[in-house]
Amino acid sequence: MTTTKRKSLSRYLIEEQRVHNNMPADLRLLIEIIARACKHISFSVSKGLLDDVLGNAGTDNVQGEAQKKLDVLTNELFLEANEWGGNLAAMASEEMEHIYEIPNRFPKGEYLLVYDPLDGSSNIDINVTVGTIFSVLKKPESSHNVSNQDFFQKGCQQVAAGYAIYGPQTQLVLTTGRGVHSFTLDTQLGSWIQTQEDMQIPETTAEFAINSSNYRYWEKPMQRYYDELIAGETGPLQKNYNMRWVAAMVAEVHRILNRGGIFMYPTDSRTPGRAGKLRLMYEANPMSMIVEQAGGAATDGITRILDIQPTSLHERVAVFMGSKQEVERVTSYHKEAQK
Ligand code: AFP
Repeated sequence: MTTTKRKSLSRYLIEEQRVHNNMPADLRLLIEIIARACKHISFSVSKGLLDDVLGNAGTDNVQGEAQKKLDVLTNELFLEANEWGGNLAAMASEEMEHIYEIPNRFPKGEYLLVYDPLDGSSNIDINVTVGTIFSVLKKPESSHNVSNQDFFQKGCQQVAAGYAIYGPQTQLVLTTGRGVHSFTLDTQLGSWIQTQEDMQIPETTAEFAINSSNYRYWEKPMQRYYDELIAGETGPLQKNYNMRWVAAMVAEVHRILNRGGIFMYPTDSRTPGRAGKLRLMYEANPMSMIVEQAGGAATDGITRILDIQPTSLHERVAVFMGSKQEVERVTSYHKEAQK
């Protein structure tokens, strides 16, 4: 099908609002603005050395990780693009220690936006896939001034979640609770065009993604599952598995949405008291909503991620997500070990 016969993101959103009654107008406008910000990030990322945007910024984020120039730039791009729209009360990001309240010079709305502006940023200097992840929450009706507490909502309360992936093509993958849909950026038109509808993750898989260099730090149930995966047809799982690791969650989840698989970032003992590496509110929650909407599953080894009550903005969580059968298997190993 040619681009002219396909649906634009704007038309998809208007139909969701009018025909399916699945979103109010202010949420539709907010998603349009987020999509525009992702388009802008895509162009910045693609410039690379031409615009001198590669390398470290010389600063650390709140988690003590060295920020890339593009981490800082894309965070600012996202803030500027979203602050004036009138649909948000506040934003929170991987790159900011505190929440960002919409300044009084702009009208304020009812939504909260949580995002990771550049996931997988260590890939950027080597020209490998990166992405932007976002989650939209409704501000609790009872609150007047926004506080951290307003953001501490379980993932199952998200009203929309999505990511943009900056790879050979730029794509926006979105859910507003009625399936998962993908839009490809037509760089000639400057428009997002729907290219996949109702994406589905196969229930079974023979592909996994994990950073196995951390094996010695993992807990016993994780080591057991990994040993079984690599034993292949000679082990208890009785089939051979393939492994992939892009080191950008966006890319792993995108692969899983397209052909199945399981993505894991388990708890490890490198930093005692820290549950895994990934952040609950702007990585695990939006990706879990997408994965579940596509028929997959997502747990922290014990609990469904979307049921976890957040207690801080930048808290971390262990992540097992993707094809249902494998997520259920590794979760059952963790539950057995807990008993
Ligand atoms: P960065 O955005 O700091 O590069 O981190 C990306 C990430 O949080 C996630 O997207 C990857 O799955 C994971 O880290 C990769 O971690 P390793 O460094 O262990 O490969």
